[in-house]
Amino acid sequence: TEKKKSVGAEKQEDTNYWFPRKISDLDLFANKVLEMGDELDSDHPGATDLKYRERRKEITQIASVYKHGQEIPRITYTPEEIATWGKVYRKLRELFPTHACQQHAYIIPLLEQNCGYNENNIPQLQDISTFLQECTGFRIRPVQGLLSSRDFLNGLAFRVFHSTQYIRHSSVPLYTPEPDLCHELLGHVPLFADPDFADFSQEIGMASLGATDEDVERLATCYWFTVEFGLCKEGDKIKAFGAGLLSSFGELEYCLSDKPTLKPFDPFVACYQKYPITEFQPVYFVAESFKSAKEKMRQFAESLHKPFSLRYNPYTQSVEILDTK
Ligand code: HBI
Ligand code: FE
Repeated sequence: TEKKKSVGAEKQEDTNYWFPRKISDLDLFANKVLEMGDELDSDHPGATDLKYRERRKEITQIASVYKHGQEIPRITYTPEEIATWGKVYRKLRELFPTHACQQHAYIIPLLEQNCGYNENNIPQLQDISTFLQECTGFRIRPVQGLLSSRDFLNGLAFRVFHSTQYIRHSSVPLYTPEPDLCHELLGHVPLFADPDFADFSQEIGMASLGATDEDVERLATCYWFTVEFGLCKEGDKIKAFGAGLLSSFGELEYCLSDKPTLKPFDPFVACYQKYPITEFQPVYFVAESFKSAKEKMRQFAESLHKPFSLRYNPYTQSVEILDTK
């Protein structure tokens, strides 16, 4: 359908795709979401709850008009929304010390001290964005819903993480078919405070700028097996660092059980791995460390065919085209 078309992926020539050159170019993605946060599929837990749908509209409105550099408006969450958050927070918080990687475990208490993370409060995106900028230069932009892989990954090149600002439906607190605040704030945010993880994420983002559709697909698959569902080594133990795992009570236990197949992380292999999106993963990839994963991603990025090379200029938050190969 028309709304599924990704404007950002428009080809200018045969192999040259438009891509954002400066951080404020990300404003152009705001109204290009694939699935609006207020349009729910018929099997969504909130599909027939009109009050919930109205609330989603109210919240996604903020993202639709947001511009780079503005403060992210604060939302007064309802007692029902806070109760849902609280249920998820309590359950996951129990598993973090044993199941999450040390970087995640280290940062959660800092988020509790600095950003109002606790079971009785839904943290505000602006507070988190300010905190992350101090840690790694990562920042948050509110987003209405799912972006295309290309647009979403392009954001990472500028150290921008697109985050939803609404919460899952209260009827099934431990399940969500789409990203929501619990997934973003408990799964993704903690790791963007880690410098090596931040570098790794930006590496995938830079590789996606101007990449072909096929290469974006491969990068999105690498993203899936790291940022979303990655495991990592910690001494002789294996821990979870993927946000899809860290925000799912069921899968966080399952991924460290003896049921799934584990493979060493190698982007040249991971990029071709098939995966289900509605069930627990049958296969996970295990990274040696974020540094090593970043190095491997860099080699992978270099193997992609682009007619130019790019450098990120952190002073101007823009991308420089270095040469035409
Ligand atoms: N869009 N808003 C949003 N949040 C995500 O986490 C997200 C996305 N689009 C694509 C995506 N994630 C990934 O599955 C990869 O395709 C990059
Ligand atoms: Fe995610």
